[in-house]
Amino acid sequence: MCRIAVLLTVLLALAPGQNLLVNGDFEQDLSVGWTVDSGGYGFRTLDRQLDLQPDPDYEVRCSLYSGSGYVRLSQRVEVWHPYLALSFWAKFSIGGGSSTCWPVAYVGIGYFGEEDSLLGETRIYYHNSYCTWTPTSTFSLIEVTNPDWTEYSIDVAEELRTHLPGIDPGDIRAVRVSLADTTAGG
Ligand SMILES: [Ca+2]
Repeated sequence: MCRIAVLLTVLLALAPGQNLLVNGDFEQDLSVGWTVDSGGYGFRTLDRQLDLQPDPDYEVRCSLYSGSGYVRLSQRVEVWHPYLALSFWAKFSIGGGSSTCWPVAYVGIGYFGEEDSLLGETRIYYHNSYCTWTPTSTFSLIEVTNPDWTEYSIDVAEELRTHLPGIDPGDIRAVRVSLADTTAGG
């Protein structure tokens, strides 16, 4: 059995002082600004609630339970330079898993070039010992060790310079911020 849940609070911001995301605080319906997609099977939940975290505002929940596949909430933003800051509040949880069916929950930053080509991705991920993902020059993994509500901040230019030498920052034309649950890398 695989169980995964990700909860995300109100703050998803690209660029200090200027939120490039539409509906980044989830105060509007998720159809505003966000895209939901999924594959495989299982009980999926992707919704927004007021009481997932005790503040008076909405949070969003992404959950895959007892299934195999993925469910993802994402938003693509066109950018012309990598000098971006991504920050968000998140709470992760996973349960169960085996060597053939393992759960991962993550927040991802995908980097896109001309003609929508995927250049690489950073994933801030929460996983168990069965996860087989390994970093490459275009795939960066930042491990979450605290499952409680935590604020995460990523300096995108620094992330590219430090962990993604296979991506030329000058080639980036868009980024995709995603919140996802997946099983066995699906
Ligand atoms: Ca709340």
